[in-house]
Amino acid sequence: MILDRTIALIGAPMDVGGVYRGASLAPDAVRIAGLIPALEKIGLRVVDRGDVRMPAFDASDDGDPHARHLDVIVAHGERLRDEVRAALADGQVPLVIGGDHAIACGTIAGVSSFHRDRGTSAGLIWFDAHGDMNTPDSSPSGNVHGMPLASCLGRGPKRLVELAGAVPMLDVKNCVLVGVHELDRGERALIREFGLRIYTMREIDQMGMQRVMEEAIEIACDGTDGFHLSFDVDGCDESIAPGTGTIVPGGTSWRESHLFMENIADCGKLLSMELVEINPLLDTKNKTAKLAVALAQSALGKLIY
Ligand code: HAR
Ligand code: MN
Ligand code: MN
Ligand code: MN
Repeated sequence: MILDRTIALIGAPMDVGGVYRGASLAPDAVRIAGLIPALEKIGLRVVDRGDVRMPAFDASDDGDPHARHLDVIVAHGERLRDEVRAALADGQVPLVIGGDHAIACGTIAGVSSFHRDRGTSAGLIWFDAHGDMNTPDSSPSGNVHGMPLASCLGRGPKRLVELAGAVPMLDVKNCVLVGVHELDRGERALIREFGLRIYTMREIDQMGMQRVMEEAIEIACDGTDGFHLSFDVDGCDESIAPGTGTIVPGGTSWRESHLFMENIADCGKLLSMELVEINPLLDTKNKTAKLAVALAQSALGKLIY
């Protein structure tokens, strides 16, 4: 399915949703790591649609301490939403390179509204060390990159929650969280309240990544057209992904991360994906951008033989 559709590379150079600046440099770092030739090498057509630029903003003014830089995050999200919709309308598979994880609200608003307009729906697989299920009230940091999943499910800052028009953007019964190894108190409560399915690192240890992914894909595909993949590199272990802002010990290994992606490719149900939280300023020799390139190849059907 993927192989006969063109991949649309879309850069989303936003970093004000996170703690550190620099994730905004990731789209170029991933291009420099060779994303386009790597995908062409496995037989894919790729079109680089360029970056969705940040609107002008005052970096010295955080705005609301419970949702820092919300205005510019919403403004950028609107632009990203429209670009993702345009790529889907052109019959392409969007591959969005963040940016901090707050960009997911824009990406998913595009995916959600595109499918809703056609009477279909999309599921979601969210890979992350974190839950990203905070709201401005529960967030310990006020950083919006800890809030995007809750926002896509209808809980969060009004303008972010409403980016796709209809609320919520996604039906929680088709959403699943994989790789989690750190949650805040309010996130646990919201996950329970929503009945959001979650596979923590403990389930990955106990069941193995293969079984976790069989179940996750089934959840995301049940009654949908397929799913969006939102992949936060901080879910990978620091040993393979050092260039990211909020490292938590105990993430997935190189092979677990690739087996996750290989299952995504094999099921043939990937509608769009994003790779987020790569921060070249915190990296060593562009290692994390190179990991992202290798993971994108696995997600999009690279075969060893
Ligand atoms: N849960 C914490 C908070 O809300 C840390 C979030 C870190 N977030 C990301 N996204 N890197 O997954 O502040
Ligand atoms: Mn406030
Ligand atoms: Mn995240
Ligand atoms: Mn994270």
